[in-house]
Amino acid sequence: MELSIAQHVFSNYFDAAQVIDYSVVNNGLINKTYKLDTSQGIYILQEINQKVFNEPELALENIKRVSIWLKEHEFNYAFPTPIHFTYKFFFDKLWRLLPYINATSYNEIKNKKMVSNATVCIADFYRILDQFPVQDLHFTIPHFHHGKYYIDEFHKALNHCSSERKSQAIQEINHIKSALDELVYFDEVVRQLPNRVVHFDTKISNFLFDEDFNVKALIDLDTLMPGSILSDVGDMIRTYSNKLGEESTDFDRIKADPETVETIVDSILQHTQLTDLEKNHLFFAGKAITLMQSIRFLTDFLKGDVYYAVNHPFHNLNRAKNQFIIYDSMN
Ligand code: GN1
Ligand code: MG
Repeated sequence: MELSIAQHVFSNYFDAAQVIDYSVVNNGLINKTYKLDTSQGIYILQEINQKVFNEPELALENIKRVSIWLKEHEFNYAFPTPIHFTYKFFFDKLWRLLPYINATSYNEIKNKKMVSNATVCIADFYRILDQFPVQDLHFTIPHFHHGKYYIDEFHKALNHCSSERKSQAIQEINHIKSALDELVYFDEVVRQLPNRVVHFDTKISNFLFDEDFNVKALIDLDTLMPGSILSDVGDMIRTYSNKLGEESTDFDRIKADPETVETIVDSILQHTQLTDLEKNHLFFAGKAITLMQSIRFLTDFLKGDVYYAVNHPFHNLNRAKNQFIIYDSMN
């Protein structure tokens, strides 16, 4: 991105304000994020991925409704929402501006405190949103976290991919094939669970921490939708228990940390009102969402890297392998 582009977008939010400098924020595999240093202070500018978020106005409505509710009910954490609740379309791209939160995003846990603090934060989110009219929210990505959808996409990709990519991924393909039933079962369970307001992207880097590892903010709200709590608890287990992070290629050392998994499950049980079926599937959620992430990365590798941002040709394959090892170590 050029500075002039940032300036153009920023001026549309704040007349006569100057963007002094900007830097790229490496947080997220879908949207592009920049930190702007401006005459008005620091802001976050994001270019929204329009292929993935093809109903941005509906997603924005979800963000608005949920954030107003959280504010009215005194959610104790920042929940940074787009400035003026508007997006701007310039240069064929969709932009939004967000307030900057002075806190840190991590890709791996540094200590146990982060795990319990993040779980208390998400439990609070569920407690407060328990009475929210969830039927008012839009399903902005209708197939999101549907096991069947990802299984079908995987099979389509297998039928259409290059023989080269297929042979490079043969081990992961066989691993995934052996585990598909787990995703079918995930759908079966989810169908029986209450619809709640779900964040749908509770990976570790979406909780911002202060220097004492208290949670300051829950960020990245594009996937707020009705869904089951298993999606969020599962994604927390997937990312917090993976002490080397989802980008690690140190395959011999990758393993889900059982103590972290237990801390998350215990803390959720202690702080959230759940149905018995939800309670009984919290450990399973970690396995299912990790496996789902593995099939999603693998499918994208087979399709030629059309969804997740990659830095090299084996990036998605390595991620798929990382995730399968985490999944497998949870058994
Ligand atoms: C994507 O954009 P980001 O990085 O926050 C993805 C999540 C995955 C995650 C894996 C809309 O999230 O579902 O869990 O990558 N978001 C979407 O790191 O697909
Ligand atoms: Mg996200």
